[in-house]
Amino acid sequence: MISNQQLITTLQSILGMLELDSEDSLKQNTLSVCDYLGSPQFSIAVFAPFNHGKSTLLNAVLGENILPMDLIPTTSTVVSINYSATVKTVVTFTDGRIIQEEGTGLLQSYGKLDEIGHIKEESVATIKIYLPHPFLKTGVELLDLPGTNDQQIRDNLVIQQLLTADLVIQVLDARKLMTLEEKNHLQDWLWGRGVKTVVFVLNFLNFLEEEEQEEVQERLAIFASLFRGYLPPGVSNVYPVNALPALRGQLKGDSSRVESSGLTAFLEALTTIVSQGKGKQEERVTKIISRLQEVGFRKVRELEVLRDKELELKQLLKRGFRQSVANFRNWLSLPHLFCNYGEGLTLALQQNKFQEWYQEELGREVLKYKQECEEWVGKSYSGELGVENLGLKMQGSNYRDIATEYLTRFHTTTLSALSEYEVTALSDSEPDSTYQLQLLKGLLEKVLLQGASN
Ligand SMILES: Nc1nc2c(ncn2[C@@H]2O[C@H](COP(=O)(O)OP(=O)(O)OP(=O)(O)O)[C@@H](O)[C@H]2O)c(=O)[nH]1
Ligand SMILES: [Mg+2]
Repeated sequence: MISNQQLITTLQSILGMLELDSEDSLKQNTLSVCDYLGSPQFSIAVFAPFNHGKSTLLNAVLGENILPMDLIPTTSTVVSINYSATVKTVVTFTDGRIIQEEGTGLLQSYGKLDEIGHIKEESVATIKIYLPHPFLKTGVELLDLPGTNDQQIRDNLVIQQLLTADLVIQVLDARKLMTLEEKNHLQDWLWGRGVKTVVFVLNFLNFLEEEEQEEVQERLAIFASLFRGYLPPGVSNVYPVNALPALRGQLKGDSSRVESSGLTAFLEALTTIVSQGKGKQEERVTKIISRLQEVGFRKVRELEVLRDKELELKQLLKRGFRQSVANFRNWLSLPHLFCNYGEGLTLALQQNKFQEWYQEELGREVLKYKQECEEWVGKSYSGELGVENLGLKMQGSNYRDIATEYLTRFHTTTLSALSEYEVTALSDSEPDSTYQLQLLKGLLEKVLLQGASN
């Protein structure tokens, strides 16, 4: 079985070869799964429509008023909370710029929506807060997500974060339990992507009559049983927590209030789940692998068609090239050279006009044949062809003999250069698509084995 790191590299290489658009959901989901595989931390993501008390719940967990909470859509982007001995906030922008500051002041400027629910700073990519909290010190990362029913772009951000999380906490409003939208999100965003371990937190339960409270919990328990995933037996995945009373109890250090809010039981469950360690939600990995294979093998078939076309074209070009070389050779035959150029060359030598003759007659014709060969294979003819005088003594009385000797040497030299050129021109590499094809097939087979072993 290959290591997580090898799997990440393979998945990233496949993505590279598929050349998907950066907005493509398969690409984004794969990158999120790679983040999940590569992260050493146990990430807990809190997920719900806006105003359900996600930020309030996380503040209660942390025992501090850190995350912005309000009655209007508040959390603008994903805020991750990690461990560090000192409190600081790091904001990363989409252009790679980073600002960091001690404390959590930056969160108010960059992590909040404005009064009418718009993002104040469009270019914020991530906000990370570091706190010296003991729960975080155990290797836990908390993710406060923006509300889901606000803007498409933020929904997409939330989906990606859910895929990177080891545990998803869905906050529900007891007064309007499981809206159609919430059910759809659970179905499409989580179940459909292989994320099947969800802990449900029932907020605002204290707004209901006691009888209603029981009924709501029973109804939720049936639904929640589908999302137990890797939870150990004995650990429930439904927790009634009144987030605001829990936070107030925490801030005042009032443990009985914290307990009656439901937070104590919820925190105990979280600690148990975290202590089990990472790596139990492999289904999202197998799901993404099978999606990649589907798209990958489609690409393989496209590449095969392309390669066949390229090979066919190459054959055609080779045939044309061979014909041109054959024509060149015929032209170079001694009888042909003597017959066509013997007289002219003798005359030119007599008149001491070899250079002019060469350029107008022999040289011009050689150039024509040479170019014809080059055009077929796209490779320049490096063989020595411009052999104007071949070291001949041009003086002397028997010009006919000199011409015969010149044409004979020209014949031999040019023929041997042509043969060399023919070998190099034809010994070319496979088409590019063959290489791509082999690489992609190899990568897909590698993850296929991984998928099978999961
Ligand atoms: N009464 C009462 N109010 C609560 C409770 N939990 C949260 N609230 C209030 O509900 C409002 C919304 O809470 P937030 O924590 O900001 O909700 P959120 O889900 O993070 O909202 P977005 O960030 O906008 O998605 C705030 O005014 C909270 O004070 C609760 O248990 N009881
Ligand atoms: Mg919030």
